[in-house]
Amino acid sequence: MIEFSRWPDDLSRRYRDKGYWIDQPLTRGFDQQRCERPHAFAIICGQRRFSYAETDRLASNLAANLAAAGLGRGDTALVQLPNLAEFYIVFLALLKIGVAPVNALFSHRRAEMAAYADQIRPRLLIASRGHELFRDDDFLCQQRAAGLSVALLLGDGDPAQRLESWICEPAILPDNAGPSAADEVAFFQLSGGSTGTPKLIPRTHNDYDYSIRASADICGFDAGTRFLCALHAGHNFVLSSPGALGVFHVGGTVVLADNPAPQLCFDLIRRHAVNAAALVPPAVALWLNAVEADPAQAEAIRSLDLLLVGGANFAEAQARRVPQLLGCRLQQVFGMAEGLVNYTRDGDDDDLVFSTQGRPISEDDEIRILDRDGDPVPEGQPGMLAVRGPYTFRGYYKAAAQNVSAFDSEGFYHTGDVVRLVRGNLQVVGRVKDQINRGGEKIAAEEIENLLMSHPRVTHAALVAISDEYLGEKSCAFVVARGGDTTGLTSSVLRRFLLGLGIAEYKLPDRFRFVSDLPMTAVGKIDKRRLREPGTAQVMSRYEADVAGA
Ligand code: J2J
Repeated sequence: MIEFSRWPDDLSRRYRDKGYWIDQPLTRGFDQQRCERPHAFAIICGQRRFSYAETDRLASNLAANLAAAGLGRGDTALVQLPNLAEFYIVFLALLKIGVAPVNALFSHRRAEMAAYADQIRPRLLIASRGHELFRDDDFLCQQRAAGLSVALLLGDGDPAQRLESWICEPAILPDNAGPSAADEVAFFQLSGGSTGTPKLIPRTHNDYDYSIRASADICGFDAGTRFLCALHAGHNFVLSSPGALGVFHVGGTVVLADNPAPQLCFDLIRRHAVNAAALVPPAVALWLNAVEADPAQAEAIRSLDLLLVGGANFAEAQARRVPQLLGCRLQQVFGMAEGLVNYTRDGDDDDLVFSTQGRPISEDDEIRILDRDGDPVPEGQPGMLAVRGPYTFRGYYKAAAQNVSAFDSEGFYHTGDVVRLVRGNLQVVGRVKDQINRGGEKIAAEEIENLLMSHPRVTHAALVAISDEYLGEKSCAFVVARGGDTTGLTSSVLRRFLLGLGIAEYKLPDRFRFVSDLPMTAVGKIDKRRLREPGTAQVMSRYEADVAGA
C-alpha cells in the first residue's frame, strides 16, 4: 500500500453519500464502454486505430505479462512515453494490476526523471528509445542499482525488454492480480511546483474518477465525441478535464497529435471529423493566426464544435476571437493537477465565457478567497484561492514540510493563485506562488535558482517572469557572479551548464541579466517585486511580500 494523506472520515463519508466516490477502479469508464461498444474506436494514432476491445486486449496482455514478472499492487512505475496509443495502453495496464505510475512529460530530462525516481523508487520503468535519456543504458543501470526490476522500452531491439512485445504477447491475468482499492493511490500526477524539487500528487481512483465523470458531463461529451489530444497525454488537462479519460468514460474517440501545430492539427481534425479539442493559450494563438492568414483553413476545421482552453492566462481579446475565427464554442478551464477544476458553462453569457475561467465542478468544492490575514475578501475583490473538496488532494507525496505551508489547519489547499469572483465565476488575476507559467508550462523559480547557484561562479540567482506576447510569460534569471567577476560568464555558458544538469528545455531561462547584487526585503529575502518589469503582475505583488514571509 502506498502511504498518502487521506481525507478525514467525515468528508469521505459525505463524498460517498453524495455519490461522488463510487468505489470503483479508475478503469471503470473504459471497462463499461468496452462491454457496450467493443468495436467503437477508442484511439486514433497516426495510421493506427484501436477499438475499445482491442485497446483492452493489449492492456490486458501487458498487465498479465507484468503480473507474471512479479509486479502488482503497491508497486510504482516511472513512465515516459510520447503521444502514442501506447501511453493509454500502458496506463490502463498498470491500473489493472494496481501499479501506480508517474507519467513524466516527454520534455522531461534526466534531472526530472531522477527526481521522480528518487521519490517513488520504481520497480518498473517504461520509456521510449526515442528519448535522449534512453539512447543508452546509463539511466537504466542507475535505476537498476536503486531497485528497478523491469524496464520496458518502446522501440528496443531486444524482444525481452521491448514494450511492443510485452503488449502483443497474449497472456492471462492471474486471479490474485487486480487494481488497488478505490480509495488508494491510482497514480501520481505532476505538480507545477514552486519549490526546489518536482513534487508528486497522489490521486486516488475515487477522487480522479469523480472529476472525470463530472467533467465529461459538464462539457457534454458523449459517444460521438472525437477529441483531439495535442498536449502531452499525461498532462492533467488532457487526461482528465475531461480529457482522454472523459472520452473513454462516454465511449468516444481520442485522436492523438504529436504537438498543437495548426497544419498538423487541422489535417487531423478534417480527416477524423474531430469535434472537441483542448489547448493552452499560446497554441490557440497559433490556430487563430493560421486561420486569419488563410481563411480557407476554417473550412478544414468545420467539424470542431468545442475548444477547451486552460493552463495559463487567456486574454479576453483572444478569447473573443475563438468563435469568430475558429467557428466553435469556447469553454475556459482553470484546473490544477492538485485537484480543483473550474469550467465556464454552456448557460454562461458571452462576457462570462470570454472573461472568466469558470466555476468549480462540484457543489462540494469548498472555495475560499482570502486576504493576507487569511480572512475572506469582500465579494469581487482579488484574493488568494484556497480549496478543499472531493477531488482535491490532501498532501504532496513524501513532502511533510511542504504540506505544512500548502495546507491550513482545516485541510484547505492554498493554490497560490490570486482570483476574484465575477458573478459566481472565478477570474484568475495573478499568482503568489513563486512559479513562472510559460505558456502553460510551469517552472518553479527555486528549482532553477538552486541549480544556477550550484555553478561555482554564481553566488546568487533569482528567476522572475517577464511578459511575452506569445507565451504570456517567459523567464529571466538575475545572476550575481562570484566576486563580481563576469568575465566569460555568459548566458550561453549558463544555459549549457543547466542543460548539462539535465533539466527540461522549457525551464532554461529565456533571458539572463548579470547584476552586482539583488534587492532585499526587510527580512533579508530577495525582493522579486523589484526585479519584475514595472506593471507586471501588480495584483500578485500586493500579496507577495506577506507570503514571502515578511
Ligand atoms: C490562468 N491560469 C491557469 C487558467 C491553470 C485543466 C486545465 C489546466 C490545468 C493545469 C489542469 C488556468 N487561467 N485557465 O490541471 O485539469 C494555472 C494556475 C494553476 C496552475 C495549474 C487541468 N488554468 N492555470 O494547468 O497543474 O496557476 O494544471 O494553479 O499544470 O496553472 O497547473 P497544472
